[in-house]
Amino acid sequence: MNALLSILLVVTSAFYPQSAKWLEQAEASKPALHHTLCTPVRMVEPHADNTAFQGWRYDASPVTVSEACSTPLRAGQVFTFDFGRHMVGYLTLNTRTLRRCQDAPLRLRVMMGELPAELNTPLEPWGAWLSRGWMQDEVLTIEQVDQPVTLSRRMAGRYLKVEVLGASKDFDCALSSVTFDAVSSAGEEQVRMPDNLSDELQAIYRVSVATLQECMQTVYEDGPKRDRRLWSGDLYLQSLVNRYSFRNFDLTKRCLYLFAALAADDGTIISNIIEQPYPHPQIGSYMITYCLLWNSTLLEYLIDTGDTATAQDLWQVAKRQMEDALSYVGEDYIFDIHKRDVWIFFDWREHEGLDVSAAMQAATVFAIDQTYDLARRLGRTNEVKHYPDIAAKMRRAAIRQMYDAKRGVIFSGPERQLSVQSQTWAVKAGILTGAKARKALTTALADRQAIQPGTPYATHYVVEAMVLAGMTAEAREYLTDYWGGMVRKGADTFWEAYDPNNDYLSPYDFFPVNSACHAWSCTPVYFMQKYPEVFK
Ligand code: RAM
Repeated sequence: MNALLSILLVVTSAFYPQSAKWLEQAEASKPALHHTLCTPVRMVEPHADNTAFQGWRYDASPVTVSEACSTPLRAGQVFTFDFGRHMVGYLTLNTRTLRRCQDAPLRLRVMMGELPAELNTPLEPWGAWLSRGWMQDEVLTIEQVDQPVTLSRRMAGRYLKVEVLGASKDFDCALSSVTFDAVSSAGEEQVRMPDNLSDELQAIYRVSVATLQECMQTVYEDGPKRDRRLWSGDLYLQSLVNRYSFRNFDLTKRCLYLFAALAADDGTIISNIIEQPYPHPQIGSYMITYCLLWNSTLLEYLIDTGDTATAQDLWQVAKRQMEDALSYVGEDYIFDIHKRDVWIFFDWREHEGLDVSAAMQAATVFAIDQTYDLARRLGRTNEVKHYPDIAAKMRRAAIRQMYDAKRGVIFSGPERQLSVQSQTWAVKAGILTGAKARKALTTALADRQAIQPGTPYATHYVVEAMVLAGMTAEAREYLTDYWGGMVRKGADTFWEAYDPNNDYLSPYDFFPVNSACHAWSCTPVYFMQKYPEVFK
């Protein structure tokens, strides 16, 4: 029924005549979920600690899980269960009568969380510009003890906090067990971890794999706590890591088809798709950087699978994304970011004034090369003959207008802003190569005034640019410091936002709503597998 609703949606609004068929293809590639039953490994107690990440840590409690699960419940008690790993799925609470019989409902507040501070920071007054509804706390009224209660809401996290809000004194009952049905479509890892990794890199590798595994559901989600949806930019990075881990290419195919089928009225990809109750796009979310990364995902999918039928089927979508991007390019071969109202996302540092014009110029050049490569593999270069010439002219225009030969860096926008992202994308696009690339990256990274990356997403591209520029020792050090910093601060899965110098950084103005298991942060596996000689 839901799939039908979705098909109806595309039939009535589709830009591409094959959209309804594409949606069926997406359904046909939907993976099954694997289930793992998890139980808590220990009880923990929170401690405010300004040396801990975001000011809170958990210590082992002297009470065992079985002692906690036989304690008569009384209002005011708080139990915190530690499951020892990050999980995505469904929580079941079991209660058991210990003495006499139930004479009043039991009232509990349960909360799942990924990080200690998320469970211990007061949430009111709510400070984020995202909904309070993302927090995973629920009030339960249990009318019948001795019956399992399974929460219908899917949750994500490692810790479960149960507060007793109301319990009768005239009978005793205990929270006899808590279990968690953890789900993921990832399955077994198909690729072995390289043998020669240092202990620190091994730890980073493990956390990366866990991050991707948790985000692999019936789509690649960005974060299983939040936003629980499919974003094109996250998909690109996830698909790269999937190659070197679970190799579930059907999931990538499903996601490519969903974006194509649910494109906007003008054929551009909508940046993100919400899967439930039926797949639908977040109407109006037009983000050109992610439109173009969809092309790269299709190219990488083709390289991984050799599935030319799918790539041929979807080629027109890739071409449409490219045409749309080229419509912003003026006679001077500069991408005009003000031409239309569009979201150009490279990093959440956009809230701190990151200027994206130079990075967008470069991202367009990179996309032209990638789309041309796709056309070449599909025998369709005759349709895009002009691409290499445009890319060459855009490269020259970037050097002419944005490159400061004296300082050896790319400046962005009218204020001539210096940022690491501008250099990164210029290197990725081949606008800066060799010694010039090294100089630009080194200068921006060392300059305190330059805008540094604020997310693992942006950092991924920095590490990639370093490798491309031949700064291999620096790339290894940067990756180890950045992702290793999260591991040292207790990450079981990698976080959405991370600044080594600011544990409270939040793109949403309130850190508890940040996602601590975030797709775009899982890429160390990609680097360690793709460049074994660099990361060992
Ligand atoms: C965030 C999402 C996602 C990202 C977009 C731009 O809210 O979590 O990961 O791709 O924004």
